[in-house]
Amino acid sequence: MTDVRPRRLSGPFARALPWLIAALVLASIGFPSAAAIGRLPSAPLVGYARTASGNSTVAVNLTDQPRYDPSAITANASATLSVELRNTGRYVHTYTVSNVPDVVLNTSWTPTELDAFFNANGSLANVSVAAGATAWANITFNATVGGDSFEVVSVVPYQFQAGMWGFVNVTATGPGQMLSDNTTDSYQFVPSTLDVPSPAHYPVVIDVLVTNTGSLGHTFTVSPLANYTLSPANFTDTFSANAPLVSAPVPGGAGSTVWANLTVKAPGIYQYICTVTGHFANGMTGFLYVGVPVPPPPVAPSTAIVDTWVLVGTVSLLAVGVLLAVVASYSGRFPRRSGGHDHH
Ligand SMILES: [Cu+2]
Repeated sequence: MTDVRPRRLSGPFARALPWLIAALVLASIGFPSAAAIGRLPSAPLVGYARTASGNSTVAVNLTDQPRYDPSAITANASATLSVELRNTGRYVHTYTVSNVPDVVLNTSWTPTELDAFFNANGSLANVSVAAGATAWANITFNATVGGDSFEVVSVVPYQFQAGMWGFVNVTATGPGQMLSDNTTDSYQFVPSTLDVPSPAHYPVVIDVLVTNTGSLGHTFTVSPLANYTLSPANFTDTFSANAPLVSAPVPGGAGSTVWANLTVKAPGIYQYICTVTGHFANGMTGFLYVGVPVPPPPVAPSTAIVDTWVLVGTVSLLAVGVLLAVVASYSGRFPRRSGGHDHH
């Protein structure tokens, strides 16, 4: 009697197949982001790379009121400020710029105490302007003072106390700490931890180049609150009350980029999220560590494309499957199950 049944796959390969499928499934776990890591086509920049804005010239009147007019002026970091000082009064005035950033001098100080402050700390400029005269104060601000403010006073006795003070505010326009991050269609920031370990100075200017590795549009939005945990339920209200440090739109399409330019005034952990509806709820968040150590994660995240355990598991399962298939092809059948029955 001839057996005419076709040779069924479920015969010799029946027991090998599950092992092979298991190997494929396990392997697929290891490669979800492989496509995202590959090189991407370049696309036009949407944001901007910060560059120094250059030197500036400002005119300030020194009056007998006594006042500076205008009292507050702006300068650029990594640039020279030239102030044309026009004494429009009948008294001598000085344009004396404090060397101590972000410290407001006390108008209840006596002239002696004010002099003592400048003797102790020095000045960025100290120009005396005679009645009716014009003079210049030239101050070069280096890159690290971006975001700082320096007070200006007249040290002629009792002029400061009577209101002759102002500020030079230095704009943080110079290139900052450069970082980069990526957005994915699986609602992830890669990496989800950014680190500015020990800035020499606060405020610290940070520029993050965000690259889209997927097709969905996103935002790179940084909380203004240090050490504060955002949630999908609270972030809208939080950002209404406190504007984000930056909210840069990341255009859809692989290879799209945007510069997120922000200034951080104090050390801390600043959470960043994607504000596109549903993205944060799906896990699209990360943390920017500024001047504080990044804690070691409970389980060290693998930076490898394939985790070791996935690789070992995949190879093992494949080996068992191949071995069974080879045995089957030589013997025409699988090894018996122990305690199994022989149907000849
Ligand atoms: Cu998003």
